[in-house]
Amino acid sequence: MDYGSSAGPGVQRGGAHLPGGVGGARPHSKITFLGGWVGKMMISSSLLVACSNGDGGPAASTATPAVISGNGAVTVAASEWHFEPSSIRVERGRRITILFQNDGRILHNLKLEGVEGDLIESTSSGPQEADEGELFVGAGSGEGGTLVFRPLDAGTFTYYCTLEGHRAFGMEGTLEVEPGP
Ligand SMILES: [Cu+2]
Repeated sequence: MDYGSSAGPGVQRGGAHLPGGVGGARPHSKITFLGGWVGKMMISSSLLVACSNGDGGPAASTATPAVISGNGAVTVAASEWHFEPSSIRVERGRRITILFQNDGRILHNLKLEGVEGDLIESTSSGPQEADEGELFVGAGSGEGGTLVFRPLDAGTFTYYCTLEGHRAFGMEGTLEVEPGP
């Protein structure tokens, strides 16, 4: 759809916030298998040339990942019932900041599952707090929070909202941790 901006939607350099809304139709949430080779192809072949959906890749969903090269930040907006973006790609060993913004009408949170990494900061608003060492951030409606961490293992991981039923409704996304340079 409107994937025409110069850097491509969701591409993130440095510390700036992502503009909300990558636009276009929402694909279904399962994007796990849209893994490494697609990403590498996109990056190496042609600098994310607007990443059309008709590139002959796997037929299924094509959530364009927000890419953080090096240390950097990405804004993740939560609402009923999804995350935007629902796919984030980072590099192992970098300092990653998730600026969590609850654009929904009710409480939401984001928990990273299975990621080996250092928790550097978790600042939530509202009643939810991270447990010890947990990569978690939560916020009440209209509020935000910050999660800063350093992933130490490459792989594909999931983030989701832990509130009952929210994940099943679609509040789920994929964090790809690439080995890095
Ligand atoms: Cu939620």
